[in-house]
Amino acid sequence: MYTACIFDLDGVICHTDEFHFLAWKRLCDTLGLRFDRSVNNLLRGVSRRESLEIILRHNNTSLDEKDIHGAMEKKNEWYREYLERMVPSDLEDDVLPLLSDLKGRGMKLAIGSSSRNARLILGRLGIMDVFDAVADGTMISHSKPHPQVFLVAASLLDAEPSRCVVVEDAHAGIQAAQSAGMACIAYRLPNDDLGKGVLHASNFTEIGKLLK
Ligand code: B16
Ligand code: MG
Repeated sequence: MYTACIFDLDGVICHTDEFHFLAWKRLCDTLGLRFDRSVNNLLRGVSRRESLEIILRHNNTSLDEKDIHGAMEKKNEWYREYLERMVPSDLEDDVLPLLSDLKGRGMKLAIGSSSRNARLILGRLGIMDVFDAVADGTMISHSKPHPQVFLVAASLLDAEPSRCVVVEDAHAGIQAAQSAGMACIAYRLPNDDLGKGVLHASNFTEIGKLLK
């Protein structure tokens, strides 16, 4: 049925979503801005710049262009400090077995991530070679909910969008998959209002069962 599976990175393959939270929190504390987990959830899947814009809107404030760049650089510097601590054993136990099972069944595998740090993360986790293609934030002009990153991934895999399934932890990513005409598995998201046909999984073993 499906020939390819496209995985989101932050919040699905690994828990870098927590590092994004910590780095944004540190930036907001420095700038005297309000920031909490509910705002952080709005940043899942969207680009660094759009994330900062969401935070500023939430605080009813703005920054000039130079300070926007400075803030994004600072946040990324702190985020990358957290990434330096990542090691292959940070992967949850059922991740690699599922990926190798899907490959054994002839499925092509890709990453579809808005992150410009995706390759660094895959390298830290030692799983770059597991994927047949990586589409990331350096290759797109529109981040999720725009479908571009998933369409780039499908094109790199030479797969028809209608035969791709996306695994996503973000509402923006689910919308992106739907706009790309792909099936979607919502990962660790509440079972509500995600639209018709969205499947749900809370671990990689469940993803494997859905794809049988
Ligand atoms: P960076 P994903 C996304 O990755 C994150 O979910 C989102 O929180 C982040 O702002 C975005 O990458 C950009 O990340 O600052 O590393 O370029 O979930 O699409 O894998
Ligand atoms: Mg994500």
